[in-house]
Amino acid sequence: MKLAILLLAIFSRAGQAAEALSVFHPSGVHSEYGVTSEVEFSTPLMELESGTLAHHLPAAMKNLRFEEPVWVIGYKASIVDTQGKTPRENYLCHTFLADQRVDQHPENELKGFYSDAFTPEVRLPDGFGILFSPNDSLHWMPMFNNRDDQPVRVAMKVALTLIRGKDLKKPLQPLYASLRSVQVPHLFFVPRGRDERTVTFTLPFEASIHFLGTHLHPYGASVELFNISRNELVWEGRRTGGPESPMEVYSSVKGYAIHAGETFRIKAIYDNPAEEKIDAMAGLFMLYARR
Ligand SMILES: [Cu+2]
Repeated sequence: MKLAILLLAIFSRAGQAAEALSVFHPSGVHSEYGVTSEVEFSTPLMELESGTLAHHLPAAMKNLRFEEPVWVIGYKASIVDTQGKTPRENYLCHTFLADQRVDQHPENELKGFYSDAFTPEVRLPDGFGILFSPNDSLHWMPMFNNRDDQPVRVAMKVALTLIRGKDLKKPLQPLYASLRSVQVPHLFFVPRGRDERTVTFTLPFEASIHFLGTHLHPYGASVELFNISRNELVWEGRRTGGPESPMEVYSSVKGYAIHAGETFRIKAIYDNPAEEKIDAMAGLFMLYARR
């Protein structure tokens, strides 16, 4: 009997109906590729215990689906408190929206977006979009951190900027996503001082990279992508100010051409000025066009 209840619980979650993304608001974003719209969704208010890190509660995740083809060109996440206001502390770890569950297939080609505490908004370079159709089962994974001594109640909100297929005036080039973390498990701890971690990998396709964004926690200093095959730095993303200021992103219409089989290295640097160890994650989110 217990087993039957457990199986029922598992199957009802796996088969959870996707929420339709069908409410389009006018967006203030101008694009020569067509009229832009905004679509929003959010978690309910979530109770975050003190000290929770990279926290992804099943109740916060969503299965989503568009009922028509859309080209998403922007993704923005924000945190609100019980009053609907932005809290002083930053409780956003990172968030993904993709056509696969990124926690299970972190290295596959995805159609998806990310954002994090220091890159809260991803805007694609002009002329590019990520195409979602009614065939794509989208999974949204919001992740929270609470470094406070007290529990908090907050919600995460996402606003997508998109061009509906029917509003497209001229063709956009489709982008695909890949993401790499410098280590698995993704969460690690950095003692006092400088910490450098690297990961090496091969990309198996002819493509051009048009967007790079980092995922870091406070005191993460930089993330770089290096082309080992060509002995060439592709890009290094740094803070735009202090240790908790926004991170730079790479965004280019021209892009960086890569060849199938080239080897790359991601290097992430943390600089912990405190005696106590700090929580950390370090990765790179890459958007590319196939050639
Ligand atoms: Cu994180």
